[in-house]
Amino acid sequence: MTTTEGTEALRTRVATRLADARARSVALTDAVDDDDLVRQHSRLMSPLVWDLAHIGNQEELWLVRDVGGREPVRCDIDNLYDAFQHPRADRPALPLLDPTEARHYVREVRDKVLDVLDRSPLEGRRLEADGFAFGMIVQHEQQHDETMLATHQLRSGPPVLTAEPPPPGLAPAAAEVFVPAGSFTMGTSLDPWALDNERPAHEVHVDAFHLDTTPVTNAAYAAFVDGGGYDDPRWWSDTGWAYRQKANLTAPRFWLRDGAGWLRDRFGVIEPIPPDEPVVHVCFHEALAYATWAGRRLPTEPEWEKAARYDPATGRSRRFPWGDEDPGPEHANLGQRHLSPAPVGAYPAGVSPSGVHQLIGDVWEWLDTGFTGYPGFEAFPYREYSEVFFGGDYKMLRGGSFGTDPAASRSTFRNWDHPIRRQIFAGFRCARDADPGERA
Ligand code: AVJ
Ligand code: FE
Repeated sequence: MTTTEGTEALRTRVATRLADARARSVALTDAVDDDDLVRQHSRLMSPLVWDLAHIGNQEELWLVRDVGGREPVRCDIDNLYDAFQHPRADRPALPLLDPTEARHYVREVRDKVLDVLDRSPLEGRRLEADGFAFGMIVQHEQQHDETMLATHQLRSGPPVLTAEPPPPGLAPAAAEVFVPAGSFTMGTSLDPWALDNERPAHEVHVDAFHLDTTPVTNAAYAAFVDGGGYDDPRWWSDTGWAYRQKANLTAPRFWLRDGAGWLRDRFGVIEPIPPDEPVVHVCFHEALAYATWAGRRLPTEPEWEKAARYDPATGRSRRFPWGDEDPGPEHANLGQRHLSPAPVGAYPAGVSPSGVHQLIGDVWEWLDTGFTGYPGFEAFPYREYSEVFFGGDYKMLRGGSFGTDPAASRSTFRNWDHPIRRQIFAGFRCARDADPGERA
């Protein structure tokens, strides 16, 4: 992404990204029958048909009505698809568009949007400059596609999704890297499609610390589970232990007892748990308990971003660990190319200047930081994307998962969720403070 790209090239890129997102939404919704589309697979999730029409409704609100200045396609359904009006658990009972109507609606909106795109100068107004509103809607659709993928993981019944297995990995020689004390540029003011919570760029001092070169693996996490970690309150925070008791947590979600060992349910396939893959489907409380048991801690958000972007050779912060270029299949496990995380060490081309692997892709990484705006934060274009969540009980998640599209992934991208959530594709890695002699 560059600001010197010509307007026609930008228009073509926007059209391609819109089409990619739609192909994914269609694949995720065509994979099941109508009954499955309207059903509640979990109280944590919307019916798939809600996500589909909500994607179309957001696109209508921002691109047809606001950018395009056109008449509404449907002005009678805004309330149904306003996420703030109805909690997910209540959505199946709403008078939603049925699957046929929802498919028709999103097509009708998209036809108008392609016409709006043809006529937009893609400059001038802040919403239109660099195609921002289009980029925001691409990211919105891809974020809901990841949410729909999580709904598929919660769905019972025979598997309906397929993908190539991830590439093999070779665990890096070093278990951790040392990141010396110093400031770096966090966030961005320049990335044209960066969302409001990633802005503005600002200098942050980070004390020296050690960070794991890879996410915590299933094998490492199993040692905590099998060593009685879930039965010892010493490792858990007070709120974490209370939740562990209330929800009767005994292992990551989707792990199944098999004699003395474990299997997992992955999109309807029951299989052995690959020891070298990052653990996934743990909540923040489980991640923190593991870290405490291991004599370590979770990283903070500035630590994660510094390890992912800061290039000590130039003093610059990169867009991605490997540089400024968009992610390719060699860099990271993104975009639902695979239906699981890849083993640790599978992406040597994606290593950061600090020597850290798989910061982008595979699993979202829980961080011990709450959600607030950066100094100088300005809600844009609407408070409900980020600002209304500031100061809640959320914990930050960074890096994206195998289910995150490259369009919604970069080293500045910020995600957040409640610390009890386990259906998302989240894992973690550990950090520790520098030893006294290393603090300089
Ligand atoms: C940023 C992933 C927490 O899914 O709730 C989708 C993204 N915002 N529609 C979410 C979002 C509005 C959001 N997360
Ligand atoms: Fe949404």
